[in-house]
Amino acid sequence: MERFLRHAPARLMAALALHVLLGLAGTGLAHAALDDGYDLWLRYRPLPASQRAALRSGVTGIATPDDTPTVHAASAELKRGLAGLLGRAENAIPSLAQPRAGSIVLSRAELPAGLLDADAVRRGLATAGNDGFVVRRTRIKGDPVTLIAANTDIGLLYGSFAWLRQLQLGAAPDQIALLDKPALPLRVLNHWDNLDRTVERGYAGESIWNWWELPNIIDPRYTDYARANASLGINGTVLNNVNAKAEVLSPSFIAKAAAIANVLRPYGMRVFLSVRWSTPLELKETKTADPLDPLVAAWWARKADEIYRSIPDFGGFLVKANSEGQPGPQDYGRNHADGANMLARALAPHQGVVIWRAFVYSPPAHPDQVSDRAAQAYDQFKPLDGKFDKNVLVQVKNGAIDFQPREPAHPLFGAMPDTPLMMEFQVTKEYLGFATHLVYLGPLFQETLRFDTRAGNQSMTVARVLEGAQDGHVGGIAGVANIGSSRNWTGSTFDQANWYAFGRLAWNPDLDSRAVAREWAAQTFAPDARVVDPVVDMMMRSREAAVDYMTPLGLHHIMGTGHHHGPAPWVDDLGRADWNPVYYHRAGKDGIGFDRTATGSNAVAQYAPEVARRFADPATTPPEFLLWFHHLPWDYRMPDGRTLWTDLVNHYDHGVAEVEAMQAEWQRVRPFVDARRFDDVAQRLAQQRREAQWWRDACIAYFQHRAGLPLPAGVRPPAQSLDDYRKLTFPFAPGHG
Ligand code: BDP
Repeated sequence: MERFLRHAPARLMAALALHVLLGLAGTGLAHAALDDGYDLWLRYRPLPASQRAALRSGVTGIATPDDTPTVHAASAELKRGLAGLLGRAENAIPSLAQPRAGSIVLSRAELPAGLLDADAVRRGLATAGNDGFVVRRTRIKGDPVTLIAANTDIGLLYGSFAWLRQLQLGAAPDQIALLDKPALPLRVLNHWDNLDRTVERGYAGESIWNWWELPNIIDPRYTDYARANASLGINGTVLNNVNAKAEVLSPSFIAKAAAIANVLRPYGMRVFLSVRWSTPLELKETKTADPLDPLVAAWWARKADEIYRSIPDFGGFLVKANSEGQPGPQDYGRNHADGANMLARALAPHQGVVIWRAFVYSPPAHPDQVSDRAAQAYDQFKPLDGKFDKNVLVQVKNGAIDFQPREPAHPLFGAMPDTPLMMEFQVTKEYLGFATHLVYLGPLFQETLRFDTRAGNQSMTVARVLEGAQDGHVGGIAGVANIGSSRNWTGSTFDQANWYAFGRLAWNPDLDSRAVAREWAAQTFAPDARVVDPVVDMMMRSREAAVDYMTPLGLHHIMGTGHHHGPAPWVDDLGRADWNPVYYHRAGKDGIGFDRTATGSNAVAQYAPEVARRFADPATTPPEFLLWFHHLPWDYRMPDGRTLWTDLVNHYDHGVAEVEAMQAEWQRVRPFVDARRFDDVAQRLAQQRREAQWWRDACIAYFQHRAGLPLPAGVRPPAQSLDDYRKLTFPFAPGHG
């Protein structure tokens, strides 16, 4: 400690001193101990004394059916969690051969003899499926026990985590009764991790996969990664970048992937790989990569056999093809279904799947032509609906452009009833301030999952589409991971919440993002309203704040070139028209916005008629999507009577004010959060405040220049000239290849 103090920066010292002064050590709020964030939401800090007492009598040991690796993981987690919550040593909680009074009983399939409410538990299990569970306080032969029951081992692990979550949230142990199961079978992280350990769009250090040292050196972090994911129900992980290298399918990398799979398997996580379309050609093992060439198909079938020999539960392939310069079946005059089906047939004998991405767009034929990047995925995939093999899923980004702070849901979600669809969210914040800005993505995920695509006269949310409500084609959900080698995994404390929220909503897309934020805050800081209330409030306003100071009213893709850091609405000279911000905002003397109605690209027609009608008229388009669908004059009247120009400027100002409000709220939690995390978050918020101001100033300066209008009355002029903002460069910005 002394050594640490000598080297601690002054700010941290001051914060520590404040904690000592306030004399809060030992009140159960865990502020004194500096927290490096490694434990994520699985901190298991001692409960307040009264709750500890209530729990203690219910924890005399853990009785498990048998010791499979997954059951072992469940009982180890229970021991770790309960020991932490009770402030005891882990070995103080014994394994038991038989249930006894006060034990936790894990029960798979066969229920223990003498179980009080066996019928009710059986009814629960009948609906719990493979991954679900029943948890309740009950009695066995008169003795009080906590029963965790499931149909499978993985259900027991999920049930154990769910019970521990409730305890961490401060629930009374004898009140906890759970019956739950996931809505979607595939809940998958996509790592954009390269084989040299750099991470595309990664802001949390290097890849956690130490490819060089694998397969013989196994970082214990892999196990903690699996625990964190299993605690949420995430059951798959794609290890490598969608911009894949051929070498990932070489024998030595298959061995490395197999070593990771061995660690993840007990936690119910299956390994997938991103594959490069031209792999056999590049490895010089075929003369073409044409999907209809039998020698190519045979190569992939052999490769699949080889993978399954090392990884018997291998999940399958994720493919980015004919997208942003990646090779694909179109190089040979074939379509996406030809390509996906060829791979699917190689995997089918092993029950593997192909996840084929719909993120495709080609450059416009002429730079000034109205081609619309937002319309292209639909144009290419809609005609292929129903043409994919059974073990193909088409993975669609949440919106039609690219993980912007706000996009309307992708029209493909309402257009592929005969194809199982995967949702692709980006958990890493490529376009939302990296790991610097506090932006809680729960509301973004929720907004997309609840978007009503309409099916005929019926409401059909994106979540129901993924669940197969329309035609029984059940899909899944993927999140581009924000995980790296940084000690706290995600580069910042609050980015842990985005991993958490992704996992919780993948399990249950109907969860409310505010409730999820409450869970996360209580587990990450303390189950105490004095922390949880302000933290949740900050989180819930954070995404709208970012939209306001970056891209209000439906603006999109006006970020800096390549790295996507900061504002650059002026960029107009990139190799492809649809990489330029000016292509997206189209601001000029006459107005601003992208006309996607019938007078423009007509991309709006890709939605179901009811949805399209609403978006086709500026008067019925929700203001948050206004400039996404319409090009409007600067003096267009907004619903409140203000002009579009005034409203736009007000949004930018409001975004900055919201970050200031978040900073003030964070100060309120200072007494209840350890100095280390407090200080780190405070610094990030201060930087977010600076960058929000920069966004606001640069965008207002630029749009004012385009519009040729004076600033609305009372508005503060930008701090610097437009030229100053245009001159800024950011060499070595992270995450950018
Ligand atoms: C864009 C990223 C790029 C990815 C691409 C993708 O800028 O790094 O490779 O998406 O999803 O958002 O394939």
